[in-house]
Amino acid sequence: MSDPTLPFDPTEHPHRRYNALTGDWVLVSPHRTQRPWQGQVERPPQETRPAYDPTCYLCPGNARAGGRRNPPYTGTFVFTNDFAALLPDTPPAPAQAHPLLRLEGEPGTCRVICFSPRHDLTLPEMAVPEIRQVVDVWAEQVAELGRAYRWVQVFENKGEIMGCSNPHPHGQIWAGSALPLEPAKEDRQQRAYFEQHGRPLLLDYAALELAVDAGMDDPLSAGRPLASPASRLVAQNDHWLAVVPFWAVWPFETLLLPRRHVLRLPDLADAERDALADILKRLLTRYDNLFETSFPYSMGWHGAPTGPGVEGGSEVSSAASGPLAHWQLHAHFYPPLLRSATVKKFMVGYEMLGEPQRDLTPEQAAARLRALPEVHYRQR
Ligand code: H2U
Ligand code: ZN
Repeated sequence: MSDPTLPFDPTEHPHRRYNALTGDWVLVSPHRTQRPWQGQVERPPQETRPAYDPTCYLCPGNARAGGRRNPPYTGTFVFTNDFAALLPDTPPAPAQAHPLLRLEGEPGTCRVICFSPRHDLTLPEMAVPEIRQVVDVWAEQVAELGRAYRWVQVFENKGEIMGCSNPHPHGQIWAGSALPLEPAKEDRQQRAYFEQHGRPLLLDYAALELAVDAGMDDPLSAGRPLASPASRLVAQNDHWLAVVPFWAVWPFETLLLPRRHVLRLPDLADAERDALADILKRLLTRYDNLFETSFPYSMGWHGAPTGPGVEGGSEVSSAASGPLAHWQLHAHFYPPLLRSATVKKFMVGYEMLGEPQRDLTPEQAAARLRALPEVHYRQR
């Protein structure tokens, strides 16, 4: 039975948090961080790689599956995925046969983006101007594919633990005709918030996180001092903030937010792109330093939907007004590791059947990431 006389302490008491961006909930069990672990230990990934691997299908000049060969590229390199999950010539499906058996044809395309010709360099080990090239390619791809497709998903799977098939640093771009599940939730939530408050949800959220970091009374503390600092900020610069969101599910999940109202990657100004390369390097270096391992994650960009007929969707628009003004560009980082380079968080059992659950609070995770240096452990 709940005890109404006991003061609620979010660093001690199990509670649920609302994800304002998706409408989902997460169960937080902060008292559980001391639990012993005798389960699966992941094999640490191989740490040293050659700058060029003759057997790698992503290295410059090498052969890929299906007989194609990469050019001797020297910067970033994009090609159409030889095993694409989406295909442009997909026909529409026949009319609905039964309300319980719905399907729709999904025309689309998939591309692979090699971040660098170097087989051995991950994003945090690349120089800021090289990361800036990746930012520009992301933006170009969204602009180009956004002319034809409603949703362009830029993402990176990093590390074997995330199912990444090749250690050569690369990301992917999938473009499709429908608004997928996660962006559809974000579209609904951001639209409803904008209609009610007249401001984009994620701009208000960024301002709130900055205010909490600057010492505003944390809304969680209810006037009492908290055992651990409440700030969820991990890194910031003139144009970007990286926070562990209040509603984070993965132990060290982060959300990367522009300070300005920006709909999509192609809308970023020159200085904002430089600043993005800077904060990416700093955030990902902190990640690598956390367990002194090349930190695995899935990351990806969400921005306003695109496509023909969408306002600002087929043109690069800097005016964040119009029917998609509720959108704010952002990147999610979802790393699976929990307590070391080899122990990951499993999303099983209650997470699959009830709702996601975490032990470490987002505030504790942010404090851990904040305490780390921004010099990469391999370059120390
Ligand atoms: P991962 O991010 O999961 O490692 O995916 C790499 C992609 O590279 C994967 O989608 C593609 C796979 O289909 N690929 C090619 O397009 N050509 C190849 O020769 C091998 C892998
Ligand atoms: Zn390679």
